[in-house]
Amino acid sequence: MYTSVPQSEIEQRSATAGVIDLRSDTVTKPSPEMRRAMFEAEVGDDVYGEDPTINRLEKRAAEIFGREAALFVPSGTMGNQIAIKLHTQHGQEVICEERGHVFNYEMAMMAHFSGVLPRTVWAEDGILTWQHLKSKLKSKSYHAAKTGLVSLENTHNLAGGTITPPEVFAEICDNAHAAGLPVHLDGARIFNVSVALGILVAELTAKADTVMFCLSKGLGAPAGSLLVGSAELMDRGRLYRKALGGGMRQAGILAAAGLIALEQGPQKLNQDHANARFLAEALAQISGIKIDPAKVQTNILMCDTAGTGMNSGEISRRLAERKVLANGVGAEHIRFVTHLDVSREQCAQAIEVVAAICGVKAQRATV
Ligand code: TLP
Repeated sequence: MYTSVPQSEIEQRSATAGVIDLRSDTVTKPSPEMRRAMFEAEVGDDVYGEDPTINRLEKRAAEIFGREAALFVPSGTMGNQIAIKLHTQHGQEVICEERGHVFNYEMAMMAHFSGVLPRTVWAEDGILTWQHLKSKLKSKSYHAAKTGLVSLENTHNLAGGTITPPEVFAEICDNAHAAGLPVHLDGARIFNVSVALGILVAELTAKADTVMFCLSKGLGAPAGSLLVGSAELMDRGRLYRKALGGGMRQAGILAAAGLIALEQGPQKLNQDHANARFLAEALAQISGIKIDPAKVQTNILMCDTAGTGMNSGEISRRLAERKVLANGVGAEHIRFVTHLDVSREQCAQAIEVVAAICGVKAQRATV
């Protein structure tokens, strides 16, 4: 479905960087082609709906996802929070996975902006099923808040880039809809799912009422995300985008890079997935580090580092001293994320640094 990018291009992009940055796929820098397109972009005032490049990007995103409309937003957080606002009323509950981004990393904004309470559910590998959710739904009562929305995340970031199987996703949507509940998908990395499974994003996400996806992660754009859904929802979403300060005026310069990310970015993701598996297999050999390579399906590795005798802050600091950047998650986990700007060779170097910090010599894996 998507073709791959030559390894030489990836090596070229990363060759100049002195550090190996595995903190996130958000750190990718715009390519020369993106910078050229940004320079040349036709722009207008998007609050008036007059930026031709943003309009083109929104139209293209809607087409790719098989939806009526799309809304360009500055960040994934804003896209998710507009969706929550669109689907809920104050005083309701939103069901999401316990490690979900909407709950943990969006500044309590669902409470702040939409006045809703998260009802979290823990699921193995972050993969919620209808079985998990059905006992959590609440309808009208004079005692407890009603459920207003089911919010899912695919891939699941904190669970290690895991994929919700399409049939599990469909079963949740069908049952939620039968119960009168909308479903929002935080698909920040939905193209990673698409590439890993060989299924088009339109098909994967068809049953969700709204989908947010990011241009600024593995797809490589410097900024920007899109919310897709019905024309009515996106039209109302524009109001909330403005209210949140997301009326960006001549932001066609960002949309120009976004269009390239949308058209070409997916082709590059299989390389990130292969690099993540390469990292996982080698890290699993290092004593003190626990990771099951079979569970690494996309570009995120969540390693349990409790057995190293160091907390994650100390590991991150020691890695950074040797120019490898990776974020700690809680005291006992380190997250590594592969992306456009790290090559296979750099992954091999990172493995050696991790091994050295853990006091072992890494087996030099075949690059
Ligand atoms: N994730 C970032 C951090 O916020 C953790 C990262 O480095 O992975 N949904 C998901 C699943 C995400 O992973 C993120 C960003 C967002 C939404 C928000 O996107 P932005 O950063 O554009 O607001």
